[in-house]
Amino acid sequence: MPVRNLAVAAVFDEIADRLAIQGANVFRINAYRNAARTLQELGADVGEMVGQGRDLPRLRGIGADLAGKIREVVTTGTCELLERLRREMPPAVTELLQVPGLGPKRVAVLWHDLDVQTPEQVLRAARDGRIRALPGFGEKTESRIESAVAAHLSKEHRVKLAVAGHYADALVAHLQRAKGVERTVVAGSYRRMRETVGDLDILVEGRKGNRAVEQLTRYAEVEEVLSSGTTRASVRLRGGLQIDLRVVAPGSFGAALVYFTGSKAHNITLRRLAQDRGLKINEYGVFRGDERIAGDTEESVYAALDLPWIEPELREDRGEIDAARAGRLPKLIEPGDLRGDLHAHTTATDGHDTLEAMAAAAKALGFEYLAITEHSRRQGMTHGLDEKRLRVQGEEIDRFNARSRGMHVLKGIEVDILDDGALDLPDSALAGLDLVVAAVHGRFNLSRAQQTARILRALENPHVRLLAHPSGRLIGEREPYDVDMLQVMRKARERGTWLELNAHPERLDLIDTHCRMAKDEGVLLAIDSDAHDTAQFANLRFGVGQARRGWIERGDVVNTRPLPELLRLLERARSRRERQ
Ligand code: DGT
Ligand code: CA
Ligand code: CA
Repeated sequence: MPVRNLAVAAVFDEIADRLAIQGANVFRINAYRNAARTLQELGADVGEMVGQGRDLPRLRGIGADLAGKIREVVTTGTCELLERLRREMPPAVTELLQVPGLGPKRVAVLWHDLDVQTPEQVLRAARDGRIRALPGFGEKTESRIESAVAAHLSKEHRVKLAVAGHYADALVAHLQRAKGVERTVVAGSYRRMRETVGDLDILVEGRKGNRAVEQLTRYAEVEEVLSSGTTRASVRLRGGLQIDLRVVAPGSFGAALVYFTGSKAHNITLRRLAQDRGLKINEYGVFRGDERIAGDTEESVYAALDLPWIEPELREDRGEIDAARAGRLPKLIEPGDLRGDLHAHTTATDGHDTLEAMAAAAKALGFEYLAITEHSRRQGMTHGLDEKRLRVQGEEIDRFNARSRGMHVLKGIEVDILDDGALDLPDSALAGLDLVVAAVHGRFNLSRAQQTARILRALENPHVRLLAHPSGRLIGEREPYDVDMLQVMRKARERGTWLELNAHPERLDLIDTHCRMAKDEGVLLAIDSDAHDTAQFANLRFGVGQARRGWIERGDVVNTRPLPELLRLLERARSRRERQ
């Protein structure tokens, strides 16, 4: 069964976009948006659920009407409502919504009054000075739109790692079913766990006469076959992701894997090493003259260059080849090293599952502990906790722990760092907690000096143990705020405070290069899911990937510690605080 969830979600998102441009009712628009989100985050395959006649209205935000539309999209690939909306409005108009600063209202005016339908046409209209005259626009807005559209057009389209992961898992399963396919590995930036990928590079080890190429080109989600031959093919899937497939003979599989895993910079350094030894390296093997001396496994390729095997996440030409040569490669953290999670939400605020359900899901992953860290009161949209509700939740956690076996819930909070660096809850509320997580959720565009001072002040608060998502970036949407990260890290070390690596697919923050900085500065990390429902613990694997890209080892991460050791660390911090 192909990846239906994302395709159905894309249909609902497009419906919501088109309704918004038409000025439809906000509740109706949000119903489609929420449904799209539910589908994106759903662990199960909605196509299979429909096939098995399962009850869709039990999904969050999916009523009878939407359930009917899901069935329609799963069986026909589209739905009547979307087709009607597409007839009423030109196809490219929704792309304009991707441009920062162009909301549905403005897009509607641009389309009605100037008949512009594509980003290119908007750019031309802005350069001709035709936009400033429109009602509600003006000269300043016109120039802002001009630069935003120009930036949008020059940006390459990259897909977030977790989204790529949905496709990758499904494609591997699909290709493995083809005749003559021995092994399927997704190489490229995906294997290196980059936070976004440009395309997926899939390698298949195939016997003679294998059907891998045909299997890919007839995949149900393929929108266009860009090229196809006997040992390679490229396709574009619905939604835009490109897939490059290479079919490789067993003797070359390791060499192909090294080559197509990259990075390009890593490959170039390897090639130079080979040349120094009078060898040639390419995607078919390592050669001395015409003789292939290595290539069946990655290990053999590296060994031919007198190197140990190098983990894919390190292959960025950031010193890994020197480290390998010196026998000083890090022993990278693995997903199985995590013993708990220090950042999660429940139905008490904007989470979708109860404390009980979240704790049970964490336990099912083999975790020993889970910190519940709701938003604080300033985050009104999330029903953030005030002092009283925080205390009530604390009592609920005490009752839970009293009857729980093998799962300890920590009392926490994700307290807002206010504009001046003070915290959103008084010290009296924070003092009774096991874990205070502090986070910036607004005023991202302060100057570097102000932003740094603000965060340093928050870290001065004796209760703060962990700084959440330290750069504030949202991948593809919001750049990191401007802050002196080295100063933040030095303050964190001085205070014994940990830095979070938030594994949410939109964050992956701490960023990999900052992970290395933290390690150099002797600051511990916590790799957290920030889960808002039980399925989101699965995102931890992407957080671990980002940590591995930052050369992080098990000992660098606080939530690899068993519960008694973690409690000792928290206790030590508490008594230090009381002595102050
Ligand atoms: P992406 O797709 O932009 O996220 O990044 P990659 O790293 O997956 O790059 P991609 O898909 O263009 O190529 C896959 C790998 O193939 C890349 O990591 C290294 C290898 N490769 C591609 N072009 C070259 C090249 O010109 N020279 C060398 N040495 N390797 C290359
Ligand atoms: Ca790629
Ligand atoms: Ca590629």
